[in-house]
Amino acid sequence: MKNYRIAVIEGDGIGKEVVAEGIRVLEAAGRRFGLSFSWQHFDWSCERYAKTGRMMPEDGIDQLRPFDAIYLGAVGYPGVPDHISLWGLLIPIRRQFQQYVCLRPARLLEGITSPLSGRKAGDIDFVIVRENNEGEYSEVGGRVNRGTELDMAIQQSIFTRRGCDRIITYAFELARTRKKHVTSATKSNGIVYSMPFWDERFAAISKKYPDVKTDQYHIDIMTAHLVAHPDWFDVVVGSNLFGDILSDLGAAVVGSMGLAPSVNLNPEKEYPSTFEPVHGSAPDIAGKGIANPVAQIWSGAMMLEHLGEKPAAQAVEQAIFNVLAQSKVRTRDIGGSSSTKEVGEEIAAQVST
Ligand code: GGG
Repeated sequence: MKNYRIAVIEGDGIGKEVVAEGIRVLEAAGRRFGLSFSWQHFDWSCERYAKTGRMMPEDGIDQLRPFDAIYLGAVGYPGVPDHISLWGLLIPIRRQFQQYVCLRPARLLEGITSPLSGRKAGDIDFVIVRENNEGEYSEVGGRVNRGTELDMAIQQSIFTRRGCDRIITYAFELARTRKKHVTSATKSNGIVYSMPFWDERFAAISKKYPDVKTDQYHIDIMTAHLVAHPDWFDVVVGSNLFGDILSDLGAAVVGSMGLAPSVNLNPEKEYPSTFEPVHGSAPDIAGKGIANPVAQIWSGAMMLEHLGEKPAAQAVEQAIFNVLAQSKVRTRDIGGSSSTKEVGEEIAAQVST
């Protein structure tokens, strides 16, 4: 029996509730497909920060290094500034492990109503490919004259040729496995150095893929097109910030933040990749047992696929699709009244059959 060592970071808020259901479903897939998992839980979170002053220990990255994958819930909670919680845990993991691709599929499923009128299952099916290691998320900058009339903040964006080329190349390779269409998110009219550079690299890489259709939109009109014409999109590649914003929009147009999975991928598999839902810790509903666990469970399916367990991954995905299509067991964000646990149990039962 194949055994996988998985580092589990439930994190904050609803992270704890949805990760439990993800593990339940992955255990069910393991029983059916002859896999076992050694789950090692890490209490790295805002709660830990409040007690120790650190989101994770100083050697946290080294502790994670030997694992086959990282299964993460959500990060952030009121009381700890968001930049502390993100830069104290998730961003160091993404960077130290060269998880430079953040893949975020947005797919309208059977049994789910999109807030966009007239859209049915299959009408919306695109993937956001977000650059995950540089761009607007940078530590370069500073703050001067703090607390005075002359208070000032400077934040530099970092766009390297290596960083742009590898994410854009990944998007083109992915498009070749899909509808062969890549759209670039830019803003080269207003951002005069980094975005024209991004466009230049997009044009250069696209020359190597003459079979793939390309287009590009400034981020402002792109948000409008994703709402008015989501069917125009297949693979969307964007910088760290643009990709982050577009992926929440993607989740919204396919019905709920609770339906959007994601992976922070180290494609070369030199380091573990991190599998997490797009959504955050949702403090407003945390502890109530009503969070939608589908995004977390689906991220688990993506983890199985990454580990090379394709039949198990497909079984988990299919179980999610069946449960949502049957419309009986679902959480309230998508029109039901079931609990987080009831949805997890139903998907696990479908995986087992
Ligand atoms: N499920 C991961 C999570 O909690 N994300 C919260 C968040 O704000 N992430 C910011 C980012 O992905 O850049």
